[in-house]
Amino acid sequence: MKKSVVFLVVFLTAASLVLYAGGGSEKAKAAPKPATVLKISNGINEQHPTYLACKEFEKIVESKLPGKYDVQVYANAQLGDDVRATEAVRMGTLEMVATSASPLTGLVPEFNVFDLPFIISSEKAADAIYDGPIGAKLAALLEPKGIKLLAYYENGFRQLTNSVREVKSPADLKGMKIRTMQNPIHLAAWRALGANPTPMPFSEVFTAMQQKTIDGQENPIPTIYLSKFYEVQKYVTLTGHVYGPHILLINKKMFDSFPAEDQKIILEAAQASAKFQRETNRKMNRDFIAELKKAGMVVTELTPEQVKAFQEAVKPVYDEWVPKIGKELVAEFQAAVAAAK
Ligand code: TK8
Repeated sequence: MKKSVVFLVVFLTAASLVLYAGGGSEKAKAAPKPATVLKISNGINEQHPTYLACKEFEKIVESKLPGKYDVQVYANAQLGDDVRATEAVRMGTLEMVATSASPLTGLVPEFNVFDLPFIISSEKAADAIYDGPIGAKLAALLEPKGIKLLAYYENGFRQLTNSVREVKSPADLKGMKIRTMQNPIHLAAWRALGANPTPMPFSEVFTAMQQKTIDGQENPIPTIYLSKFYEVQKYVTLTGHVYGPHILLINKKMFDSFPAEDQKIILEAAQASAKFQRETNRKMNRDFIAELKKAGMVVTELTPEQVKAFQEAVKPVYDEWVPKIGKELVAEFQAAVAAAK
């Protein structure tokens, strides 16, 4: 009696294991594992090259890894502005973000190097930084913070707009209320220039200009045009004071959990989308100056002497910030820029 019970138990256990294994694979065929959702937060609208590049990333990833990933791109800070979305990616409550680097320098202060006024002088120099050892070094600094940098997109040369008067010299900025990104160097630079800077997320800028709680802001030409800032701003000065990156970030723990071959494809897709992004952004940067004029804006180009006055005025920012960022990193950065010319 006892023996037969033991036999029965063993038999049933073995049978259920066989059934379980078989049933499992049947089930896998019937209902495939749902795709991993990768939401990407964007601060600007659907016309901006950064958003378009995220869509390009979506297209590549979904065609090369069919059914495995569902990339969803959101615009207009619907998932949060740069600061909040980046924090969410760090925490793992959001998968990805395409953000300016400037608002995350609280996390990795070395990224402030991009915010030193006039440190990048050309598109070629920007490429040399993004695609060279400095870009890699900065990206690596994000990893202990739980973030993986997939690619350097770009924002480009930042230009000043305002609704008060034509600006040709720092003196013209006196008392002007200028919105800046949430970044200490930007605040310091505009203070040094004599303006009255105030930090604010990008999503609030248009309304603030419309309601005249601020007089101006600074952003690259594609953003100024695509965000229709010409409706609320009269003057653009081509100051080119900062060449900003947009960076494509993913939660590191999530990325590390993907199979190696998927990681490779995702990285390649990010790089391909970055190439597309920079090309598109640079084309828009050239083409949209004429569009801004057509829209009624006064576009002011500065002579080299006039640029020099701005550069002189922001020198104290270097004195204060170079030691904080790291003298060696800044020197390496400047050498790479000089070599790229
Ligand atoms: C959009 C921002 C924007 C930036 C700014 O999320 O905040 O002014 O230039 O591009 O990243």
